Amino acid sequence: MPMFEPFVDWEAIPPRRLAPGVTLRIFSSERVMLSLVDLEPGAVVAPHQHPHEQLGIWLEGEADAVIGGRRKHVLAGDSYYIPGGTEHTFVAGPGGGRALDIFHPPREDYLTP
Ligand code: NI
Repeated sequence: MPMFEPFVDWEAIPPRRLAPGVTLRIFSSERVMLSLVDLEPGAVVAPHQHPHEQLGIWLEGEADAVIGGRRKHVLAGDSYYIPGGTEHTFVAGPGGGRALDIFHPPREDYLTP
C-alpha cells in the first residue's frame, strides 16, 4: 500500500480567497506545489513578488499579465516563468480565467489554512 495519496480531486480541496474574485486550491508535495487559480471577470492579482520560482499555464479564459515589466495578453495554453523576486500581476479578462501555477519551493503561506 502506498503511504501517500496519489490522486487529487480538486473539487474536494477547500478554496482559499487570495483577493476579491480570486480563489485558489493547493496541492503540494514536500518540494513542489501546484496552485489551481480561478479568477472572476476583471479580477486582479495585485503586483507582488516572492522568493519562490513560479511557472504556470493559463488554462481557460484570458488575462493581461505583466512579469518583470514584460506585458502579454495570455490565452488558454500560454505558459509563463516568474523567477524568484520578480514582480508580477494578472488582470482577468471579461470572461474570467483559470490558471495552474507551480511553485518551488512550496509557498509556506499557502500550506496553512
Ligand atoms: Ni506570485
